[in-house]
Amino acid sequence: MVAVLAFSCSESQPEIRQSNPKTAIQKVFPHKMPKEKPDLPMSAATERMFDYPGVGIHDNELFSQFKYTPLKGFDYASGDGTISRRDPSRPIKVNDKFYIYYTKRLTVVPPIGASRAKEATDKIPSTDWDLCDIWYATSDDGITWKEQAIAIKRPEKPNSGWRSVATPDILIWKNKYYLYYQAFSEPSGLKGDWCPVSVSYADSPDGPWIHGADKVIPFGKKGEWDQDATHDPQPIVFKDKIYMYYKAAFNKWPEIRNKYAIGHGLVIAENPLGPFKKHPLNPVMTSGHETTYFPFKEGVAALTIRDGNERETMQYAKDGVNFEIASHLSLTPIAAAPYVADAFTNSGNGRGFTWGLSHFINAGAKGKQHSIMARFDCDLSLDYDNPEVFKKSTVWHKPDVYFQQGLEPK
Ligand code: AAL
Repeated sequence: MVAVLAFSCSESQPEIRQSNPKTAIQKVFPHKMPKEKPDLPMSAATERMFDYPGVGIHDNELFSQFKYTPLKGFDYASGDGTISRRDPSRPIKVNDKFYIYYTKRLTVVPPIGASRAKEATDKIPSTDWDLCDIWYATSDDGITWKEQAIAIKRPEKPNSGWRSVATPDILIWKNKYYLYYQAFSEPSGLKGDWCPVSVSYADSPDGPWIHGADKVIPFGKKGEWDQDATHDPQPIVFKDKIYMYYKAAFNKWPEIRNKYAIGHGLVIAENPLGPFKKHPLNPVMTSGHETTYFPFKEGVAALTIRDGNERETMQYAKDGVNFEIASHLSLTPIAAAPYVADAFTNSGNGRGFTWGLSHFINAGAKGKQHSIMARFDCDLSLDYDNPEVFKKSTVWHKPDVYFQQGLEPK
């Protein structure tokens, strides 16, 4: 036992008391940052500093800043709200060309909004992703794109997706291509943003795409978190199987929107057309919005943005299921769709990525709502290091960026 001096609040006289054996050795946290967790009594914050992939962000392979570049080659009808492109798939590279698939809305008027979904017609869209088809584009450099054609057209009524097909993502499996996408059979917003996921497949990234199956991610039973929506399907190949992550918003309809919660679930299959089996620990993620999961080292990392207590973080799970926070991020790409070269190679040693596509949903002026896609660059790759650009802790924005977030006049 070592005696230490302690001051009580009521008296100014120091009293002598016995210290607890754990704190008895007077070791203090060093000036030079230790590489390993030191054998010291530590506060919770100091202790968990050593649980991140790097003790500082400069050593953390799962930390990056994001830089944005406008895309070239897409026409938006002067931003009048009649053309929208959003929710891109992750780019894939085939014969030296990048391919992306995305939601495209081409309507005579801009969307009237989810709250007016009852007024939607076969010409008037409720939301930005109502009355859409899935289009594709190709590029040599990821910046200039050439829009090619429709990949997946809305099927005839009453097939699943007759109202809108949206938010695609891709899987390459045994030399075939599989597109998973949301298939709406009512205007989004009518009862909720309710839809299941369908899949189509092709021998070439240019199609033709053959319808494979509907409702591939089973809805939960009534009363379960994912009872009526499965969104943002995103497959990777992990541990020899297809791991598909998806989103459901819950605790929401008919409750008011600001009480809503987000869950990401995991379904696993050995065949791209299913059956997909739900992981018993779903939801495996309770923050984030759109899904961005990628093989990283021996596990899976996830960009977790927008919603929930752990929003704006990068997370990591060795088993692809039990995620922990790996870093905190800012100015994150929305609906991020990174170019992950090893997303489907099942290497067991994921390398990460340096760029991808994302979207901005507020590209249009009032009454001209539409989305545009953009490119982001970052350093979330084990094979690339550019700390000067991507590992700085602060990015300084001009005062205007803050003042744009000013109070409403009233
Ligand atoms: C997106 C995605 C899904 C939703 C809607 C269109 O960002 O989360 O696709 O349904 O918004």
